[in-house]
Amino acid sequence: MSPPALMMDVQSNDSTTIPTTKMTLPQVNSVPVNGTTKMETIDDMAGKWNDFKFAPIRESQVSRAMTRRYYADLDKYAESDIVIVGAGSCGLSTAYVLAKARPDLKIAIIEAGVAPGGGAWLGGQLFSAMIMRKPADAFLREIGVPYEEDGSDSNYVVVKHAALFTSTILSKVLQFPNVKLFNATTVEDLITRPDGNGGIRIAGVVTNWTLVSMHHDDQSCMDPNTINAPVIISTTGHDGPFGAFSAKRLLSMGALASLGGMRGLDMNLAEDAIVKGTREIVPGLITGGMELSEVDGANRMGPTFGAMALSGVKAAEEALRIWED
Ligand code: 48N
Repeated sequence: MSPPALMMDVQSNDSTTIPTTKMTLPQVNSVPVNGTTKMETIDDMAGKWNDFKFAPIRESQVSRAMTRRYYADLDKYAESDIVIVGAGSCGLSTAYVLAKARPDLKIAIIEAGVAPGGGAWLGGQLFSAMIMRKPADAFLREIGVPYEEDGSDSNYVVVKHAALFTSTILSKVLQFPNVKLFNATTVEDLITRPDGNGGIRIAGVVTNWTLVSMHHDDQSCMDPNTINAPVIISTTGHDGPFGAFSAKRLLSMGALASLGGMRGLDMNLAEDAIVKGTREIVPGLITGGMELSEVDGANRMGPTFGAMALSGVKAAEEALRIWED
């Protein structure tokens, strides 16, 4: 439900008057209104810039439009059906498949970076083209990303710029009404429950704004927030400042006996192992993408992304299996 339209007498609102909370705003037209005619298309504006004028605004309208929605989302997703940790190529592929298959499920994506996408904005060594080995081209056709083939019998396809894949999957995911991306937000811990057999089940995530998470050593008392959810999918990438978060946390809380540690680069071994190995590693938590290499001791694959997309497909399937059990 969108917030109530606010009505304000723009003329009376100079900087000296303190607006009352009961202030009303005129129904601002849906398109910028200039001195004489509405400008409903950018063609309408061509050549008329002297007469151009944005619809009037009060700064508090902008603030309220942002903050109301953010806090409404925090309230709505405090109880989520599925939480995906990490909006890299695997996490975004997971979110796409899940949101499309189950529009009834509330899906929260928690991404530590301001910019989602993880390592998928470039193909490798800062080169722009992204390689996906067949049959991952099926995922590109599913989301409508054009690609080239180096010869009709090639065993891979090339997306001309990795950002074309990542921006497309990000755009698709963000357009689903049942998905909320909380970027610049870090999962700092996992919510646990006894599983009744002396072990634990994961039941949600513990979050903080990333800039807060980065300053726990020099600021005190910055407790986190929480999101409850019966299914968590962790795709936080291979080891690094933020990488493999859930795998390392499960090890430190004794829920995993050990980590295999990512092995050397072998494209053939790595991509099959990551896709086929994507699974629920402890009750309630599925791991996919390169985080899984740290759990299983799988090889890394280097600059090829088909396993990320298809690990996401498998992670979504695993999540729906748990959800529907
Ligand atoms: O892109 P990544 O790092 O991870 P994946 O698994 O989606 O894709 C991996 C892929 O980019 C490769 O590494 C390629 C194929 N190279 C392989 C190789 O051999 O080198 O995305 C993980 C995302 C990032 O955006 C992080 O910011 C985010 O997860 N993240 C977190 N978000 C929230 N809370 C956290 N604790 C957290 N940790 C990481």
